[in-house]
Amino acid sequence: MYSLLKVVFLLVTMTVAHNSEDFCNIDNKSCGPDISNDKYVFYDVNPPEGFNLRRDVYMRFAIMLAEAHKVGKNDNWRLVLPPWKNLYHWKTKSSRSPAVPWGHFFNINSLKSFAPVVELHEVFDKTEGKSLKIDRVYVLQNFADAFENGDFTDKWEISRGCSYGGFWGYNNVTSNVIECVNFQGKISKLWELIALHPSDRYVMFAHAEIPLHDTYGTKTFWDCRRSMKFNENLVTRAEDFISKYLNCDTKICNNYASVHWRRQDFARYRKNDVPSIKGTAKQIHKQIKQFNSYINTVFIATDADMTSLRQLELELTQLGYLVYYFKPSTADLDKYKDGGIAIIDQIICSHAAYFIGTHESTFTFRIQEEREILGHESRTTFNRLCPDKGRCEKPSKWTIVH
Ligand code: GFB
Repeated sequence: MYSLLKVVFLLVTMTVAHNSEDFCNIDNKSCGPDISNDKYVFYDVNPPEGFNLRRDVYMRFAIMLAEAHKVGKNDNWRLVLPPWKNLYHWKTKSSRSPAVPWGHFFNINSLKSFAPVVELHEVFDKTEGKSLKIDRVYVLQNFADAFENGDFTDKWEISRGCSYGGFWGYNNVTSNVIECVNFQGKISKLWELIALHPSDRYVMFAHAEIPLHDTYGTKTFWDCRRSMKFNENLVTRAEDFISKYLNCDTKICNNYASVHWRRQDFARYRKNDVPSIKGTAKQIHKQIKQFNSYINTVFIATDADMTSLRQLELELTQLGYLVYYFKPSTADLDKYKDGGIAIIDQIICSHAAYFIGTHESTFTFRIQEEREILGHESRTTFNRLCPDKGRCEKPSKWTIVH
């Protein structure tokens, strides 16, 4: 009888909130009602924020939880990985719905080796009934004046005037308690909010992009970053491409350069930071010649429309380059989704002998980190495209700490 009930329960929860091949298997001992003392931190990010800022927000929370566990404080709290749903930049139909679990993009065991994380479907596996009631949602907001008396101090205060209706579009995830909090400063201060209601078991933070890293660029930061290994299918697809078209079978290649050419909103609204198409080709040529004049192969990762990409390709071809880009088939898009295609582009850029990025793009930042992890010399990584005219600030160098 218990087995029958369990099968019914599994079927219900799988259709409601599961989206993974890694569903709750009847043989899996971790499935079934949660009788542990585990408590769960959920978070959600401002809808327009992109994939690569969200990866950094994850790191802030993962480090917060990992650090607490390290010192034996709050060590019954787990971090729930918010499913990927309807990201503004992900236009392909198969990428918008249903929600995509983190395991699709990342190696979950590797994430778990750094921080106590669980997928949302793992929480559902342990939830009785088909709904999840979050005890309290703290909706974080910025203070109206971040620099009171000229100082930026870490602080929070309960406030008003907020709302939250997200829950990744799941109508079986709800909360009766929404609290507005003006917040600024280090993420570890969220423990003070959590401590206000010790009996809460499921606590959520909306606008989780507001709290900042306690410390940025430290060994702990890099340990966390290193644990964000990609899903093996994405790595294989990218490495097959590199092997087949770019003739390299190692993680650090010496025969091609790569460029992250961010367009779309950057080309429209950041004219002072990004070059024209002709200007882009000229700069790529100049930088490659300065680095290694034998390199004549360039890989372009971009969100540009096909017409612009073809124009850049033509310019570079006229300068004597072989130009490659990863053009996903419909099957690739269905399988890997827009986020996976972006990661494949990032992996291909990360293996290149020399990389040129786009100023202030978090997509570029994540490639730079990947290259630091692989062990490239920093001078081959922290390079940027400049505007055709005017000032061009040097990119900040966030080098790895071991
Ligand atoms: O990751 P992302 O937020 O970095 O970029 P930024 C936005 C999305 O655009 C990515 C697509 O998640 C991808 O879906 N994209 C950008 C790309 N570049 C590439 C590429 O080379 N290859 C592929 N396959 N996809 C932020 C925005 O962008 O910039 C914010 O998210 C805002 O909304 C801010 O506009 C200024 O940091 O570049």
